[in-house]
Formats: sequence, structure tokens, C-alpha cells
Amino acid sequence: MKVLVIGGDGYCGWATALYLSNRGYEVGILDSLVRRHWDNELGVETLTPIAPIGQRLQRWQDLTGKSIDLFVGDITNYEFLSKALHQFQPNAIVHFGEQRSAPFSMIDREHAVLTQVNNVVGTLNLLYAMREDFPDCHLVKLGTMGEYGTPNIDIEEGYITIEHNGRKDTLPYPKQPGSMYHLSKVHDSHNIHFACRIWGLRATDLNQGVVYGVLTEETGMDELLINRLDYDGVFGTALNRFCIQAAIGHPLTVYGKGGQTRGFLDIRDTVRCVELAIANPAQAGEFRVFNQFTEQFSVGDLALMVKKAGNAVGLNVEINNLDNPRVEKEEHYFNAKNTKLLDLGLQPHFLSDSLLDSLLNFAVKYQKRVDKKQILPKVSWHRN
Ligand code: NAD
Ligand code: USQ
Repeated sequence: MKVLVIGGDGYCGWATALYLSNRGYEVGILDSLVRRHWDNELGVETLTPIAPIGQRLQRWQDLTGKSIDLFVGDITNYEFLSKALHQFQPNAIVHFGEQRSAPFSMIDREHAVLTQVNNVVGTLNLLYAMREDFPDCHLVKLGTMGEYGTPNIDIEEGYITIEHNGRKDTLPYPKQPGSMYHLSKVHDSHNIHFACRIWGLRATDLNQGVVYGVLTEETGMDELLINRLDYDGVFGTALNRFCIQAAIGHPLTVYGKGGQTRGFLDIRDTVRCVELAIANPAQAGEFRVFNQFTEQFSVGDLALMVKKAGNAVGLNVEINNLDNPRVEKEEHYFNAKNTKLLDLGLQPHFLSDSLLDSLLNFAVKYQKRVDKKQILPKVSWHRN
């Protein structure tokens, strides 16, 4: 089975490409490397020293004897995309290749437009390329739990059955995203749903929660295979940031009251969920939605857990409730379903003391690379 991983040089994509290659899939990576460029523009580096993509792939081949094809280019360029697909002839396409930071998308008009054009046009090009020449290929698209927002009712997996004026239908679950980035994912979901309904394509939207952790079996094999681990105020995500902050003695940056509750998962489950989706493809014409997270936590509770784990390894950890730079509910109901991937056989790695220990140790190992000026949030959702 041939799987093309779009965005395969990124955090989730790199881990997934190696995992699938190790499991015997024929893997290709397509990536424009634009994320490395955005890091340069922002003046930030990942905590971990990631090798150039060519060196990464060479090392993987030297270690395992498995080769991964590489296509460097931008999926908003239709000609490039179509050519790469014809060369590789995928049976499944895993699409991670988007601008994925909410703060980045909220910097200003230019970054909002960049985010939505990059994400929506890239995905639209992919849908057209599939419609033209690869109508049986299965699209596994990374969506996000943040598409739903924080409604005061349970969150279903993609669809909700509604009774209205005596009639009943199962309809897409209402979406109330909280950033220009999260909105781009909603637009993608609508476009993919359309392509399945009208053209008969098959797709799975993986509404993923916030990912944490850095090590997978494959990326831990050699330092040249190391994965990125973002800690800065733009691309760093909650739990990863808290562990790195704890390691360098920076107070944990809980935004506002800290009651914001989200779905979370270990990166070792990200790679497995993607494999489960590929191995059990959607039917022709089906737009399937899986909520991809294993546990729910409030950011305040996560900070307390990191403080406790830090104290246990001798770190002095403080928690600082900052003015929230985002506009979001800080206390709310949150109860999301996540049974579809479990039904397919997912065995979750729940957040544990040992995982927090290993993340903290990882952060301590690379702490010299941390630029402390990049930790506090600089992007605001507020009008002034
Ligand atoms: P990342 O920034 O580490 O990786 C994304 C990769 O896509 C980068 O290597 C980038 O160069 C590439 N890319 C971006 N636009 C492209 C384009 N137009 N053409 C070709 N390549 C392009 O991001 P990530 O954390 O690995 O996230 C991957 C996907 O998973 C994203 O779609 C994101 O929305 C989703 N997701 C991530 C998380 C998380 O916590 N990291 C959680 C939920 C969902
Ligand atoms: N938060 C803090 N302190 C921090 C960082 C974040 O309190 O230092 C809070 C935020 O205000 C927010 C929550 O933690 O309430 C999550 O923020 P985040 O930056 O960890 O995650 P988010 O912006 O939602 O985006 C990340 C990924 C994105 C993915 C999304 C999944 O960057 O690609 O789509 O997680 S989800 O949140 O489920 O939509």
C-alpha cells in the first residue's frame, strides 16, 4: 500500500511517515518545507535540533534499509501537486500540510490570509487532483477538535441527529471555531464533505486534539531522526510548552483562569490513529469524521500535573495565570465523544508520570537551546 504523507517534514507528519514506513507501507513525503521558513521568519527554533530533510531520510534508509520518496513543493501549486501524485501513485494520502498555529493566524490580516489561502487552496487542489485522476484514493485529512468550539452540549463525532418540527435528520455538527486557523479547518471540512457527496470521493477527517510528547519508536532511534518540539508562544502547544517551561525554571504560562478544557493525545497515538484510518478506509462517497484524542484536561489541571512531576524530579515549578491573550471561554462544559478510533482498536497511551518525566528530562537535555524571550505570548486576539 502506497501512502503519501503531505506535511511529512512536520511534527505529526515526520513521526507518522517513519511509523508507516516501519510498518511496511511504501511511504512518500511531500512537503514545501515552509514551516522551517516560518520558524526563521519568527526567529524561533524548535527545542530539538532537527536535521535537514535529506539527511533525515538518508539516515532512515541507512538504519532500516527502507527508502522514503521525497517531493519538495507546495500543494497550492496544482501543477506540482498533480505531477507528484502521478509519479507516486498513492492508494492513500495523509494530509498534514497546513499552517497549524492559531496565534500565527491571528498576528494580522496578512497572516490570516496566508493561513486560509495555504490551507483551503491546498486542500481544494488536492480534492481536484483526486477527482481527476485518483478517485479511489482515500484521503485522511487532519482536522481539529477546535472546529467544534466549546458548545454547552456533548460534542459528537462529526454529525448530530436533530429533531426539528417533527422531522429528523443527521447533519454536520455545528462549528464555532476560535481562530482564523481553526476556521480554515472548518472550511476544509465543508469542501471535503462536498467532494464526497458530489463526486463520490472517500475521506476521513481526523479531528485531532492537542498533541503532546516527542518520542516515537522510530524518531527515538537516532539523533538525526529527532522530531521537532515547539515551545515558543506561536507554535508551541500547551503541555509541551509547560514541560519545557518547567525544565528551564520559567513559570508555567496558564492563560486566564485555566479552565479551558481540550482533548489531548500522545504523539504515539497520533501515528497509530492515522494507520487505523488508512487500514480501514472510508467507503466511496463517505465523509467520515473521527474525534482523535484520548483524554480531556483543563490547562489549569495540566499545569498542576507538570508542577507535581517537576517537583518529583527536583525542579521548582511555579504557575503564573497570565492575562489571556485569546478570546475564549475560560470556564465551560466540555464532553466530546471519541469512540470511533477505540472501536477500530486504538489502545491509548494515557498521560502518565513516566511520560511527564521523560518529556521533562528531554527538555532539560536541550534546555541550552531555549530562547527565553520566545516564551511569553505576543499575539493577541483582542482588537486593541
Ligand atoms: P507542522 O507545522 O509541524 O507540520 C506541517 C508541515 O506541513 C510542515 O512541515 C510544513 O512545511 C508543511 N506544509 C504547510 N503548508 C504546506 C503546503 N502548502 N504545501 C506543502 N507542505 C506544506 O504541524 P503539525 O503539528 O505536524 O500539524 C500537522 C497537522 O495536524 C496540521 O494540519 C494541524 O492542523 C493538525 N493538528 C496538529 C495538532 C498539534 O497539536 N500539533 C493538533 C491537532 C491537529
Ligand atoms: N494555553 C495556555 N497556555 C499556553 C498555551 C496555550 O493556557 O502557554 C491555552 C490556550 O489559551 C488554549 C489551550 O491552551 O485554551 C490550547 O492552546 P494550544 O496553543 O495548546 O492549542 P491550539 O491553539 O488549540 O492549537 C493546537 C495546535 C493546532 C491544533 C489544536 C487542536 O497548534 O494545530 O489544531 O491544538 S485543538 O485545540 O483541539 O483544536
